[in-house]
Amino acid sequence: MASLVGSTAVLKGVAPKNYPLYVPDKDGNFHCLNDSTIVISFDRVNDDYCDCPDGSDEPGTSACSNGKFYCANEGFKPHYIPSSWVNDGVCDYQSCCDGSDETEGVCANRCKELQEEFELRDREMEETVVRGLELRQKIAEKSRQQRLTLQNEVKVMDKQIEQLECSLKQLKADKELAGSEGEKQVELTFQKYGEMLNEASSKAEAQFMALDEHRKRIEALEAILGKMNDDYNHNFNDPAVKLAAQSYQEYVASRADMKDEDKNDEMKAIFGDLEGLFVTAKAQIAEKLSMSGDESPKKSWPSAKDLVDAFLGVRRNDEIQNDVGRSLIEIETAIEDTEKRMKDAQRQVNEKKADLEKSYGPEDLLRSKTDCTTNKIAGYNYKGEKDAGTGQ
Ligand SMILES: [Ca+2]
Ligand SMILES: [Ca+2]
Repeated sequence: MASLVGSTAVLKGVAPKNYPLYVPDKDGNFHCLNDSTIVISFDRVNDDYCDCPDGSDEPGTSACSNGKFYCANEGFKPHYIPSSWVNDGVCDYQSCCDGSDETEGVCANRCKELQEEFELRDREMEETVVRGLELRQKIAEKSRQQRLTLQNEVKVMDKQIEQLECSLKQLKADKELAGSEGEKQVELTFQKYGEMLNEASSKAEAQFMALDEHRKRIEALEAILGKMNDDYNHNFNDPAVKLAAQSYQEYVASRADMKDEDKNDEMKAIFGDLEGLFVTAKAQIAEKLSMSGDESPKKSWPSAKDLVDAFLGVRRNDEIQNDVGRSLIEIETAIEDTEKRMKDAQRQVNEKKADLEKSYGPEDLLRSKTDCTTNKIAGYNYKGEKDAGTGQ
């Protein structure tokens, strides 16, 4: 039966690599593959009757329950199916797209369309992966830029802090030169003096204006009465007019003797306060003078004469300067301000440094996480910008 060798009927269900196993021996027989002592005539291969216990004589039929059927699936991928699926009337396309599991003509060959569909999915998957990688690269670049920006900000702020430290050092040196706490008290006293003087001055001005108003009214009345006194007709002998004229003449005679006793009590009180403060200031200046006597080489504080001049209004307080050009109070305010700015800057720079130290995953990807949407690509979640969408 050598003529059967190589025929499609004999080799149905056999993988090409196993073709050499399906060659008859010199006597035209077939040896079961798992037990070569079992010998059958070669024409009993694929005769739809199970002869070998391992099912090897029926690779292309469903005769043996334990056999395997090879689907060549040309143009796609070869596949084995259980022998029981052969000639069962069902086209088992999921494994056997060439339809060879059924009698020829029953199942159409669908391997080509399957292959095309497979290639299409493959291409889509590849495009998705490429898009994902591009997006990842964009995010990584954005993260890199953010990191660079942050590093630059830290550099700039470190420099600012350095400058603030320098300023603070200078201010503290200035403070040393600007004078002692006692001197500051003198300065504060004179400041208070300035304020009180302003208050007294404005109140006095108001009082003087009121007095002036009264004076004008009295002058007007005096003029009316004077005219009446000069012009009235003595012949009419009107007792009321006579009495008025007489009273006016007495008023004029005693007017020069009138004393300015009605000084405003409030004014008196204000100037009394001023006097008290002045005494205190004088004592403080005296104390200062004795102090500067001890430290004469320092000579950093304005002289007592300057301060008195300022008090009297000969010189303005802000014209008086010490060696550093600023008062102790101004310097202390500047120190306070500089220390606050330094503290703020230090806090900010620490936050930025901590952020730089923080782990944002491989390639720092999660750093640029602001304003992001989540895109699911090939089973992975990518965070990306809204405008870098993937069309999903
Ligand atoms: Ca057989
Ligand atoms: Ca089938």
